[in-house]
Amino acid sequence: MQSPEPTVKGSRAAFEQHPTVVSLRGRPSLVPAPLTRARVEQLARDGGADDAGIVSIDHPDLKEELPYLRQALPGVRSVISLVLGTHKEDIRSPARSVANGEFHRVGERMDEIAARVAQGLSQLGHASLNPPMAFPMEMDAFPGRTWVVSHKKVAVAAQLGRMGLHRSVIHPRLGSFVLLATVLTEAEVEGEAEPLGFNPCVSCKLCVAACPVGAIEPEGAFHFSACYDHNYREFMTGFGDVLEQVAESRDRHELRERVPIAETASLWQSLSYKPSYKAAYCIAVCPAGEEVMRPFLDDRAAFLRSVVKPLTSKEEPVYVVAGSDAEEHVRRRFPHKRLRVVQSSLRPTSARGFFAGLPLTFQRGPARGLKATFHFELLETDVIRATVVIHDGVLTVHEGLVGDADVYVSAATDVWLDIVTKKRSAVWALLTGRLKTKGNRSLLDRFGACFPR
Ligand code: B12
Ligand code: SF4
Repeated sequence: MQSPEPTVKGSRAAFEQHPTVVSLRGRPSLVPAPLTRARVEQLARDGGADDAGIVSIDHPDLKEELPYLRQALPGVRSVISLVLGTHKEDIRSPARSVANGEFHRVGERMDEIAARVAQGLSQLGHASLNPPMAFPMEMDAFPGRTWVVSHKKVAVAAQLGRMGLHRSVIHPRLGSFVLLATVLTEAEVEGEAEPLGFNPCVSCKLCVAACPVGAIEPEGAFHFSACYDHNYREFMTGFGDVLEQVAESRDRHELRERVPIAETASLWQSLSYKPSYKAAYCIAVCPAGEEVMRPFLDDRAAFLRSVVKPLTSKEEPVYVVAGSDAEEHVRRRFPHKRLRVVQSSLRPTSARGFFAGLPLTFQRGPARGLKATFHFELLETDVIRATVVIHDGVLTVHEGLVGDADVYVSAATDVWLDIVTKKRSAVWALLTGRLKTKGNRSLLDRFGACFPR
């Protein structure tokens, strides 16, 4: 016979008599000892970090990070930034296996250090956690934000460095040869870090000159898709594109034409060992940082010869999307490199994702001379309205319908995304009434050319 269900009162009594509860009730609750800034920094250094800083989540530079930090650790009060140096001769080697080995070794050490710091703080009674140092891993959110915390933003707020022209953080002593990690903690630390006071970037623009795909512009713009399409060719969604080449090829001969055997082998190395970045030349050539700059300062020409030239003159495949600024850049600046035309693997999956992703894939070249305003009404469960203005190489995206449109577009989101990703043709959608446009329809072709796929 089954025993009757325990009453709530009965279950509470049983809970209070549980050996773990009895044992803990007999001891005082753990009151975490207050932490000084110096104590946290020491904990990080003892863990193996080259530098560390702690900053309150209320720091104005972390405003955008706040919801993500709270989502990861609801009681978070502070974030600890950790810095670990990389070995610069390795990173500068034209043999990318040497550079990538160092990125991965230091990356793994960085994760271990961050884990040690988080565990040490938790043992002191301050709940803490360490998100991964490296790849954007929260792929459910792709193509949106796929990282838990932006290590760069935390490092800058903690005064450990400043964002260089190449969009990586430069440490005043170790320069660009650093990887970063962040520990989220419930510990509260009083006071603010001493301001760094200067930007370690010396505006030499060597990163601009070295980047094979022209991802960095001299005045500071960073072309995300150019970097991503080349540098991340063999992993994340670049890998997805290779799979699609397999699916689309008629036979093995066509597949070999699309993906040469050396590239298949390289992809295998990325999958079986660790991802092979294709460049990171912007980091390799950067002379900034007190412990890095001496050779550049003493003999600039020799530095260019020994550090920059071996990378820029290397004959290697460079991956670009047809019609992109990167394609034009490789043809003009690096004709000796092997141009490999690939498809963009950055594909929107929602109307909001489509609009948010436009700045990441926008190409200034095809947009030159175009001055047009596009109004969109894309139907999901409700209608998402947005205005896209392209004004002679400059892109602006507004929520809602703003100003007078040269072209008005209305469609169900899935139909529009199918057109954008070339699954269906715009002509079919127009003829079947699934796509409605008003105004100068020819401007839609110009629009498409600004976001090549
Ligand atoms: C996304 C990302 C990338 C992207 C975008 C780079 C970028 N400039 O942000 C890509 C894939 C291109 C990339 C490449 C590289 N990265 Co990376 N990357 C990250 C990541 C996950 C988040 C970056 C971030 O904070 N972005 C937000 C803001 C602060 O960046 P932003 O420059 O203002 O904005 C750009 C991005 O947000 C991007 N973006 C916007 N929306 C979306 C959506 C998606 C899905 C993606 C992928 C990107 C993206 O576009 C913006 C404009 O370019 C961090 C790890 C982490 N969790 O923090 C490492 C990190 C920034 N990367 C790092 C490194 C070392 C590299 C590479 C050198 C890798 C390599 N070996 O080749 C290259 C360098 C390229 C470069 N010049 O930046 C280091 C930088 C260390 C440092 N000194 O600052 C970090 C901090 C990793 C680490 N733990 O050390 N990376
Ligand atoms: S290479 Fe020169 S311009 Fe580029 S980030 Fe380093 S110091 Fe700044």
